[in-house]
Amino acid sequence: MPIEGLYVILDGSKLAEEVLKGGCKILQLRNKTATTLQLFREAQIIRELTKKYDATFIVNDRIDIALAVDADGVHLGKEDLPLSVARRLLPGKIIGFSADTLDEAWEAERLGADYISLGPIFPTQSKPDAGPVVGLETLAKVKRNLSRPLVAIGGINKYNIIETVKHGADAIAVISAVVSSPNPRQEVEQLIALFKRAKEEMNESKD
Ligand code: TZP
Ligand code: MG
Repeated sequence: MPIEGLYVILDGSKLAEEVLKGGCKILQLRNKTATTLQLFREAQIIRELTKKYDATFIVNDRIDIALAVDADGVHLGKEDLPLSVARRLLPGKIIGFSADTLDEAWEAERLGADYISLGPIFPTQSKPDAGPVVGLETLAKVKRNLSRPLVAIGGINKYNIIETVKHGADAIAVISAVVSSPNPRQEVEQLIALFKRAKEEMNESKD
């Protein structure tokens, strides 16, 4: 399945079914503090749910957990195992890579990442060490220079998703917009509807 549309990042399985019921087709499990056993258990649950709802399941950082539950892929960054090693351990799986700059995005593509994430596009509270805001102009520039799918992340919500898609994001990754919502399922539905609207408007302006 393509890396396209809404991409929701959760720290456990609790909201997974609501998010999937809302129509999200890409889920990532990202938890930097859980024990390996806790993470494995949560990943098992999400694996079953993502199969049921025909969604892609990506595990952040942990190739061992991705293998253990037969996830669809992993998401890696500069401090994780190198892309070449991940590819050897996970043949045929999706490998995403976090970039902060155009040079890093290029390098990740050259090394064979299946998709690149770029962020934070806007200020975010969800990742204290996220680094400086990248902004929409850099997002557009990276998109122009990349051929693999580009995932925008960081501070994206229903008020800025349209402009983010219009600046070239193939997928929109969110944590707080969904996790902090009083109604995560409805939030997912709204974000997906806005994503589609942005794409339609882009297509209309091409004609
Ligand atoms: N990587 C860059 S920004 C970020 C991550 C994991 C946090 C995104 O969370 P939010 O709440 O959608 O800004
Ligand atoms: Mg990582």
